[in-house]
Amino acid sequence: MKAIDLVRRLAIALLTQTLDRRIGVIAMMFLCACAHARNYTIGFAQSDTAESDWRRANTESFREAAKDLGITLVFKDAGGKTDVQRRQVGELIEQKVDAIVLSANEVHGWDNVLLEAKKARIPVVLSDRTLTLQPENQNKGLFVTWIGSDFRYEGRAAGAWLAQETAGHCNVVEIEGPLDAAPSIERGKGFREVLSLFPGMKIIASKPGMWRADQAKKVMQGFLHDEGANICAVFAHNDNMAFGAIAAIEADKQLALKPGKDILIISVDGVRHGFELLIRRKLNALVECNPLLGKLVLKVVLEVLHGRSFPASMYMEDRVYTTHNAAAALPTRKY
Ligand code: GZL
Repeated sequence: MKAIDLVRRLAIALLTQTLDRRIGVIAMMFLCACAHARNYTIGFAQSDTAESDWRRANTESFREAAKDLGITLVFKDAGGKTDVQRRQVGELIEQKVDAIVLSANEVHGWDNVLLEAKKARIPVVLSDRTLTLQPENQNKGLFVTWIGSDFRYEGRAAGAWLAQETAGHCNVVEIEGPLDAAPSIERGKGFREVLSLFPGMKIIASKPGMWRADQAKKVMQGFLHDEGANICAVFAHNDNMAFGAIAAIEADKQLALKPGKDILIISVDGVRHGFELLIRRKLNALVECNPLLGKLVLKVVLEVLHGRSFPASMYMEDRVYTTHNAAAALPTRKY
């Protein structure tokens, strides 16, 4: 079977798999219409609003939804420091909030504070970021459910698009999120799963850009210095790091390479500026990762407080955008 047919089959498989999960979320949204917020107080432990456009939109969606639902939101922002975030969850427990929403800065180190929340009979709902518990704690119901995007799918979709675009031949540099953050771990795995199907596709360099444009620009400058015109594409784990990579390519007057033309750029999130760069053909493909979780998550929390249970995971809908469909989509973008 030709590589291109394989990509097509893979893309269909990915879409079908995601479609099934999407139906679950949509059905659940309708189910959540009934619960009312008798002025509940809900704690929201956010990882780091300042880290990205995605995170800013995510925080804003919670603030807006809390207002609409009549919920008192006790907002804590850890500034990207996991030990601070753990302490902030402890403060929410001491404050005896009715429920806690957690978007974990990194996957490990949550067992003890979630055991404390359980002991205090405060339900925890995970938003966006997944986490990994010690085996002995995995069946103790330390969180009610997780709602977010399928990061592994996002990595696969990025890999499938690139394989199709380059007919399975490309030297890729990867700018990752923090190595202990769930989206970074899973996007990297999904991307590698697809590239392993194509002998002509290789990740020639990989380095964290910490979700931020300024750090990603430095990483890309290093890649350009070491690999130069040998680079066929950049896979950035989020849009802000793709923006940094584009800035580095454009600033390198010696190499004089054009982002989106000489070097393909694929990214994840789908923030507004990403769409603008798609239209200007400085970016080639965007895998959406919907940050507007606030209303959905808080409605689920209200249902939980009314005694309802939910599946362990519920997935948001994510789509792939390219230079072909960006202009039509831009007017509908909400973040
Ligand atoms: C993804 C989210 C990631 C975004 C980044 O759900 O956790 O964190 O992709 C953000 O932009 O910083």
